[in-house]
Amino acid sequence: MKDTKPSAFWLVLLLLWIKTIIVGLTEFQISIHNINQFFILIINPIPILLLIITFILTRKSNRQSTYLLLFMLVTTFIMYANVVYYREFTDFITIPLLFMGNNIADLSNSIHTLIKPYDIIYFIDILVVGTLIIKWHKTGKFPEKKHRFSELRPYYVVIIILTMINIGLANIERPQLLTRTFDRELLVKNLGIYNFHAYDVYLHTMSRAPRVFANEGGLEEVNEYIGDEETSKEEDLFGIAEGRNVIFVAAESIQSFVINETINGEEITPFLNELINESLYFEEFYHQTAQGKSSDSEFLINNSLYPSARGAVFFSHVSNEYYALPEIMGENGYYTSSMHGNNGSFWNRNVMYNQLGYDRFYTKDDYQITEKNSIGWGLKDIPFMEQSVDHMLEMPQPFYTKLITLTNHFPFELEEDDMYIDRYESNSNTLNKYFPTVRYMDESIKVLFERLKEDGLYEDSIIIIYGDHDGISSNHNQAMSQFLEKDINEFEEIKLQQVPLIIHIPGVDSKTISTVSGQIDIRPTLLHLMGVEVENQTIFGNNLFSEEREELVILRNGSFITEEAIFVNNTCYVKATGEPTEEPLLCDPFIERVQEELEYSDSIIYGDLLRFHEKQMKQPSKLDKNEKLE
Ligand code: GP9
Ligand code: MN
Repeated sequence: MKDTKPSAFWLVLLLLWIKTIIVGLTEFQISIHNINQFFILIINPIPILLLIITFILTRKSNRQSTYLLLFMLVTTFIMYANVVYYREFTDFITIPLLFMGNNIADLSNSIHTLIKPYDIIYFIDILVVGTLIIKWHKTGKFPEKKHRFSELRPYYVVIIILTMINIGLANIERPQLLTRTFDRELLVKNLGIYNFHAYDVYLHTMSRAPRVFANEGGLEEVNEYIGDEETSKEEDLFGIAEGRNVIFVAAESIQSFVINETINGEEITPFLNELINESLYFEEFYHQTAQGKSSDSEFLINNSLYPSARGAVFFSHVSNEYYALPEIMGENGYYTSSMHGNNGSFWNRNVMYNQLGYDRFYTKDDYQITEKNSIGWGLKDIPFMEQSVDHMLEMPQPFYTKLITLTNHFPFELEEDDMYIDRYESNSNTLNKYFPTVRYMDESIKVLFERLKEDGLYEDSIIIIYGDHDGISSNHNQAMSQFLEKDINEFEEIKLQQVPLIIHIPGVDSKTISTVSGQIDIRPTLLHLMGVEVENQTIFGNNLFSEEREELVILRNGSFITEEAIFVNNTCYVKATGEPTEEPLLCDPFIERVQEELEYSDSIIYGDLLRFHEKQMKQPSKLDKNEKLE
């Protein structure tokens, strides 16, 4: 590289690098808490900027200055567009968002207040470089010669090494960052704004391709497979909760093994244990989520479709047509909302909720959050419940709302004052800390019920509490085995995927129901209780009160559970004994069907097949353009 002159290329790299870091620290409020995060911030813009610069170096020499200025302009524009967007929404731009009217429309109304006079600073360097290039042209210092790719090899080595360091450090900071496509804030923080956009383009492309080849026939085929929805309206629970407010509680990371269990003689979930005796309780209910965790549980409940095996549908297929539960409830006169004491952008909820037909999303901006009333991921569950009931009191009735709890989230942090029970003692710090946070969440649900009663909302409501996904992974099997006093093998691991489902309808007799059930069944079950009949829907779940329902729950990885067996890792276990069996009738009749069902569900998501739905074609999204979703 000896012939390289003092080059505008290095100057451009330096300027864009510094500018990106400064914008990150100031506009995007990226905070640095440790040396890892500092290095991530410093390193992440370099590889992609350098890659583009090396590419320009391979272009004809008389074109290089134009490309270089264009590169500066485009990069600065991308950054600045995000700055303006962030000032309004504390979020970053994604491709699906560009196609979704609401946010952008909101932005255009307030754009004049978002653009500041001092923003000119962001563009000054382009003028400086432009002037310098003209000067260097005159003095013969520019242009560079046209380089061959092979000449630039040392740069590629640098790019690869820096990328690997970046990904390595990011993985330490946030394991499974890419596969779980976490919050955009975290993606930008760990990958940098440019890589984030590159990744967004990749996600978008991957999700759009199969859509092009899909047609109406695909949907017909799925509907044929599903067959006619079974109904058993003679059953006395049909319409029993008609017209009542619907209150969902997404109980973070709770697994059924804590129900009716004690630590040092103290109940882990005293309130839920009591509530179960006054509710419809499904004692063998499974979560069916995959990498999209909480968001997958919301996807399952709202659409009665399976989530993606990889990534999160909330990110990857956010532009699809859906005909979701909030939209259906809206059509039935309900005001629909979701409430969460965390960022609206987490799991892309603020974008996906538009598609699902929610009227309103209450996020951290709608709550009084102080250092004292928050821990870990955000607002503590008890103040969250209290403030959420305040919001409910303001909602038009009947309402349909969902409260997303947060305190019982890994790493299960809790202040001493909030500990109603002691930590467990085992070799897993995670499991040890889990029990007090579960107990705290239990207390918060008690507070919710007390407040609903005090404020006169209780009698007129149906309250559904469900566990969103597991909280203790198989990494903690040894400690779990100590707690459960039995060995944890793959059969037991499946059983540990059971989460509570409690449906509480004041005035309705309690019942513990032992049918094998899963999150995919919540939607048809709720609609049955609400007395809502939906024509023309494509769902994979079943009404759990139907006598014709087949007892089969399919997990996203292809494992399944029937009345008598659990199938996991190509092994069929007898449920009653936990022993593997060769008995062909127990699992064999289901194996192929389970795969087929997952594939049909995937085909709906990947092909965006619900856009062919007659109903959907007739009824565009009911969200009023002026209504703001967070
Ligand atoms: C964050 C909360 C947690 O908003 O829903 O998500 P999770 O990590 O449980 O999927
Ligand atoms: Mn969760």
